[in-house]
Amino acid sequence: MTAAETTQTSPESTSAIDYGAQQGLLARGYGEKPHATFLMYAIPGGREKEARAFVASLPITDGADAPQVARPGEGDRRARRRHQPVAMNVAMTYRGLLALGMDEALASATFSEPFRAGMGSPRTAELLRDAPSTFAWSDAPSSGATVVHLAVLVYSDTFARLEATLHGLRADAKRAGLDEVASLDDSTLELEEPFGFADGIAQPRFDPADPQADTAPGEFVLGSMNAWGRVAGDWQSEGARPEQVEAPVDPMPLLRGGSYLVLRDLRQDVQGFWRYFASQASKPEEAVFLASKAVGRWPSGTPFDQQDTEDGPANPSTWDDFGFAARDREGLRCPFGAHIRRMHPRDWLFAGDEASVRALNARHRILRRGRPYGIRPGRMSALEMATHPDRIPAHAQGLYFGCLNTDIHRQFEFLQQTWANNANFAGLSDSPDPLIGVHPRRDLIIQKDPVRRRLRGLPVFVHVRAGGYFFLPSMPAIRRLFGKSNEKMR
Ligand code: N7H
Repeated sequence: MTAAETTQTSPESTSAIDYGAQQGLLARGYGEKPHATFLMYAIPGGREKEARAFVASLPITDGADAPQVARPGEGDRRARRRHQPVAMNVAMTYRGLLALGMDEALASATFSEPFRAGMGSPRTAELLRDAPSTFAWSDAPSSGATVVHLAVLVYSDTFARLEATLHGLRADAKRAGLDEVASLDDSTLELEEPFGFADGIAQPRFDPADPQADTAPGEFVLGSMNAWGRVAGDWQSEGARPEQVEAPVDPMPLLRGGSYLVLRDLRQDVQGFWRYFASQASKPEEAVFLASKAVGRWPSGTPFDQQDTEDGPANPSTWDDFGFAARDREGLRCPFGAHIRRMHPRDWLFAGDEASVRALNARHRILRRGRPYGIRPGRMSALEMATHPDRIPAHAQGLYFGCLNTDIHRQFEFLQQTWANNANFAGLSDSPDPLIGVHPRRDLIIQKDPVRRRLRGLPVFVHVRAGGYFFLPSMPAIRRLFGKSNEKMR
């Protein structure tokens, strides 16, 4: 049978979101579970069968009863009702799928090019301006870093339950002969990230049942219709590559309901961040104001659209209800170069008419699933850090950045390459993204009437320490791939 004969994706199967058929991470970020650890494993040669049995034995959490979180707290309440104290999800790198015994011709025909190359490859390093030779772990042997095959993501409501789950998992992994390459421990999930800003507020809305949906499900769920009106991941719909035409079997049953997970360990120089903004200000309140201009929101999460001179009372239900076109065309509230305005320009007309701007945005969204790490109880507030940057503890803090998307190049890589690293974004000069932009000169231009202000020479505040591209298979794909653990994967 040729691939052309077997690839049939009916319109019915691509229109609705079947959360129960997906791993829970697609439906929610487990915000109700404050404790999490991501275990990274390598599969030594000859351990293919044991590794498959290990994956088959994992109690994977699906996304049933947890539709997309529309507002902070909303999905959490629903999830609490289900009383699931621990959640577990699993994802594999391309090399991981091969190490688990997947047929290389099928794997090559099934998965997208960026995923197959890997974040640690020269291709991706050049594109993102990364230095994978300094990574602690990655997904491509060329990086020189330890290659990760498997990520097991564990979330728990209590620390004790997390520890007990990890204990059992580690014993099973040891029996299977897997090497634990890294353990990404996030201390406690706070709404605030290490710089002291509320995070995890804005997310794309993609459920066709949501009247306010601003993009298509296929931007995050493979096998669904994407914002181009094509079936995400389907080579027939998206344009075939030669090796796919020769594909021995239909790749869609493996892809459908899955997603690509981008994971990056982003170390944050919190002291450096607040020292810099304090050095540009005459008083701590001004330092907080300038840092907020860099982020595009106040520390509480309040957007400049609602409060343009000082932080306001946090009102999460309205945090995401704003655009830039009607009230902030000139960037006088949220600067053009601010992190959030670049990462999601919303309705802002810098590149064409309104319809084309909305379409442009719909095609460049990511579903963020990261967790901050190194945040300790009793931490200093943003104002305290701006007042006493020298008292900020020097222990490691950062973000285990995670995002889901179906087209890594058009979504995650586009955001980092074309919007964050672009020093000429929206007509600016020498101004990459102030938080994550990589460029030899890092200025921040703050639009102001009558004269704009330019902060010069921002140090690098965020360092990429490790990372990889993973595939998050659907529940049926996990059963299909790992159900019969001593058969070759197909
Ligand atoms: Fe960003 N930060 O904590 O300061 N981010 N981010 N991010 N980010 C956002 O709206 C931060 C990073 C996006 O729809 C907020 O949830 C830090 C990468 C997107 O309005 C804050 C790091 C990428 C949005 C931060 C970091 C993105 C967003 C505001 C690195 C993608 C939503 C809170 C250590 C390549 C924008 C919120 C929207 C928001 C921070 C990384 C993307 C506070 C510190 C690598 C799409």
